[in-house]
Amino acid sequence: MQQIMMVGAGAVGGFFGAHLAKHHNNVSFLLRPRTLQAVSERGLTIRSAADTLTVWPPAASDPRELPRPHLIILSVKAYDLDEVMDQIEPVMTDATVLLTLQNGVDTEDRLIARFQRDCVVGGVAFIYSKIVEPGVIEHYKRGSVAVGELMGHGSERVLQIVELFTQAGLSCEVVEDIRRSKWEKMCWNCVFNPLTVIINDRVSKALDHPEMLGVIQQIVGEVVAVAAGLKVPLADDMADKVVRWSQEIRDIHTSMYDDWKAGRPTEIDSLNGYIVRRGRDLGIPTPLNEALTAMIKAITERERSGPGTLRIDGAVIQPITLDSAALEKLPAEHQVHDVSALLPGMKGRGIKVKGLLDIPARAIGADHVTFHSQDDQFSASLTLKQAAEYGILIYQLDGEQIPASKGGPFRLVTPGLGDLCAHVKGVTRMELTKGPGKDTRPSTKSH
Ligand SMILES: Nc1nc2c(c(=O)[nH]1)N[C@H]1C(S)=C(S)[C@@H](COP(=O)(O)O)O[C@H]1N2
Ligand SMILES: [Mo]
Repeated sequence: MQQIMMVGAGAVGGFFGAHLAKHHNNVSFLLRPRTLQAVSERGLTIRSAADTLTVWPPAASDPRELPRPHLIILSVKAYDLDEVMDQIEPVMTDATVLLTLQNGVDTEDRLIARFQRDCVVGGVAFIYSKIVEPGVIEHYKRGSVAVGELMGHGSERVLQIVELFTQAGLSCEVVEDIRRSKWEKMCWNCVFNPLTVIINDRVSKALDHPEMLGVIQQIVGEVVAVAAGLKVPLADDMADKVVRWSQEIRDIHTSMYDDWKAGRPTEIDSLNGYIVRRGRDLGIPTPLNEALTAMIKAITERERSGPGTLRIDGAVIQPITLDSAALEKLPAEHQVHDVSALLPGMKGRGIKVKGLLDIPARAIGADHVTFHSQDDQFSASLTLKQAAEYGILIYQLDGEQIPASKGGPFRLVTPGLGDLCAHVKGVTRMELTKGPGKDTRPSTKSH
């Protein structure tokens, strides 16, 4: 293996790649621009309890800028695989070997379907590590891999991979049935990845409750049934094994937990979601995995926020966020199709503030609402009565979201209130308060 290309320098690829690069001078990295910049400036660093390792490997965001690889090690998230396959295609030859260190059980088949060649060696990574910032990985536990040919036979290329890892001081074991190893890890992942998110805690919290052990049995039972349907027989006591493996890593979170906390997408569609889809194809019911998939999506789906959203918070039971599409769906009685009818010279489609104030449950005693501009430089606080009676929030101009230059994304107008200073431009937040809130209007009587 003269040239090795690591794809990704995350918790898994960063750790194994850095160790390989420390011992071999033929390891380069294919990275996203943000990570590339960090690694070019500060190197790739692995902090372990015992020591810190920093390497400065060749890296690029375009594989054509790197030495042509004989071995490509894939350690990106399952949902990035399509993009990565497009990227590496131009540097693949008839002899390039792909080693997968990813979670999930379908990566290998997707690669073979795409490249139409026996180019894949399967791998499983056993490690607990985390990205602290781009180019910096903290490594807490384990750090070994298992590899094997998908058809189970021995091969020269597998032995070369083992040698590569072993020389770098990494434990690497050849397994006879790598598909089975991947499915066994899949069982563990399908249990503890979603559970750590749902209980918002580490693995041991789930293990400490006897009721949970029954649930774990059922989750694993479904995974085992689907695996069997796909001709991968797993042990009868798979669930016990999953629980036993967890004992030595009781204190850890999981990659799904870390992805969630870091605001990244999770791999739910490649884990429990995959079990549900394949279960459906095979006619195998997977109710627990289906529930876990739905719950993880509901929990980790990011709240809509950022440009073009309106947040209603303060003295409410639960803050809410709306975008202009959501405003458009509010009842017709609150819609003002053309504000120029009420306010000559002003254009656009609006929503009556009364309709907005009806959405959140208000804290008892809330009596004012403050309209804040995006830049936080201007605000007007009205009584709920004033706001409900006069306020209109303009949210669309000629069918489009209103640009900031025209007072968007939302602009408050108050026809009839007799105060142009209350025409707050660039509104992104409505804050309910008990008593008046922040008000920067120059003077209510200046116009
Ligand atoms: N975000 C923001 N909104 C604002 C202001 C401001 O400075 N910033 N000025 C207010 C005042 S005092 C007036 S009179 C009107 C002016 O609106 P116009 O720019 O459409 O004439 O906007 C109001 N809304
Ligand atoms: Mo004003």
